Amino acid sequence: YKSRKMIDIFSKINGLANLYSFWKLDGFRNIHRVMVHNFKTFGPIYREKIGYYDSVNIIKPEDAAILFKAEGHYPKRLTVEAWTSYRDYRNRKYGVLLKNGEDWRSNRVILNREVISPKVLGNFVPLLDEVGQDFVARVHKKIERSGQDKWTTDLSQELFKYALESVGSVLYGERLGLMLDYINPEAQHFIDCISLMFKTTSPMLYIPPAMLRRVGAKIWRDHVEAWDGIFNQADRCIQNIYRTMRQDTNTHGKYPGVLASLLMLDKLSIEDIKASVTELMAGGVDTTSITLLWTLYELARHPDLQEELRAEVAVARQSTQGDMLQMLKMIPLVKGALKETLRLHPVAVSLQRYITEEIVIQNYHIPCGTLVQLGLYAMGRDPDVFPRPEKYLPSRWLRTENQYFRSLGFGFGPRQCLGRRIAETEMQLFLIHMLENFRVDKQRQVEVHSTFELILLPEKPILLTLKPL
Ligand code: HEM
Ligand code: 2DC
Repeated sequence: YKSRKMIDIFSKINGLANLYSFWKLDGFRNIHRVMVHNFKTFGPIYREKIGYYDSVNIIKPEDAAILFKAEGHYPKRLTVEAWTSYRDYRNRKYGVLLKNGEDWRSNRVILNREVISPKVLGNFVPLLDEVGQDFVARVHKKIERSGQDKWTTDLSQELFKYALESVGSVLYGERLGLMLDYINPEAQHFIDCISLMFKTTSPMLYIPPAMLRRVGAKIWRDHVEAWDGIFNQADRCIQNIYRTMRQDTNTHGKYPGVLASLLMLDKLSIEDIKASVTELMAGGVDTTSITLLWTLYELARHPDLQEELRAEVAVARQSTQGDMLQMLKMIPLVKGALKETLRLHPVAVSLQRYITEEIVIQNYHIPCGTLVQLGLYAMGRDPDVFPRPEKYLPSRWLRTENQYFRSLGFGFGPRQCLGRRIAETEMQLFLIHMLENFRVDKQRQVEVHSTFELILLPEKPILLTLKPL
């Protein structure tokens, strides 16, 4: 017993010591590069304890396959305690993102049908296509106003609006109006709250939010303020739909959006629906917009590739005569570009699961219940997994035979990203419209790295120049 206790103490000290060196290395904003470094030092598997969480880290696709086979019926990832603490604090229900076990599964099954099943794509495409067209029209207007036949800017704010308008139109079947010149200040506030929410989450991966809350730390207060802003805005949108639904009984057969569909289906409680719709709305902004920004950045750095993509889109447009659903099936290189972006610039630095059975990876026994992390960022840059990993080559995704557990940007299996179809469609349509209208250019060839603010973001603004074709 005594020695058990000593081990506990040592392991606490060890965790704290690691936390300290992690902090000194600026590991908080660099966990992706720290992981690359660790795999280089320790090889393809290592155990680590930082602060209060202990995990086994892996990097190889073959090992990812073993991990996901052991995820069980109720796959569970690392709990972001800051997010659950907020909901506990405000007495709000967890949505699908934070639920676990049977409660997660029963909600997820219903949500899958309305959000990620192939049958809803036909409903989403016209809505998302309209937002894409409006974005392009907005850029044309900006170019005209500049009087220089081009527009040079940090597009991130515009992309946040595009992403929120897109996810909003799908969730609510209505436009939020963010592609207009004067936008609702509440919508802008919502966007700002999401960034603040992510930014204030990352330190709380290592310092327990309960403790920060007890001492009234600024980071906790900012985090609460951010989620309050997110929930207030989502509540307003949800109330709005709820009200109009009671007034008119959709007789025109128009697709009413995810929220109304869920309410009419009547299989989840209103509180469960609200919780998950809020998560979808919040999850749908920074993720796709940053991925699109990185994609435009890569296309600006590779003008020849940009022309190749443009040619693919032109052929697809020609042969489908504007049938977008068909067109989306004819742009493999555009899809490859998005995969390539997520390989080099993944939104999620890692995927994690608590394994539900013992597994053997790289000759190590890993006991049931262990938190195992797949270093997604590190895997994307591992030369054994992706030859010449530093090269942006969308064509490497054209051969399906080398994709085995390599395209994991949205996670894997029944717990994968619920917003995946929305995200993919929204991003593909965006690129189609942009490629058909503008050439993307960049001032100087400066390398932009990632910084970790819970999701990976560009460390500095990316300035792009858009010129009409
Ligand atoms: C979960 C990535 C866009 C909503 C996840 C996960 C990843 C991810 C890696 C964890 C999956 C796992 O553990 O296996 C991305 C990327 C995106 C994106 C790369 C865009 C480029 C979106 C969008 C939405 C969304 C647009 C909402 C419309 C969610 C939700 C979950 C999730 C609700 C939790 C699902 C669950 O726990 O059952 N996403 N995401 N994501 N994402 Fe996304
Ligand atoms: C962050 O060590 C690093 O899609 C941690 O749309 C482990 C970890 C756990 C969960 C991951 C998170 C990381 C990154 C952001 C993810 C999240 C699960 C879902 C979330 C990947 C890798 C995200 C961005 C969702 C967010 C929806 C939310 C705003 C309502």
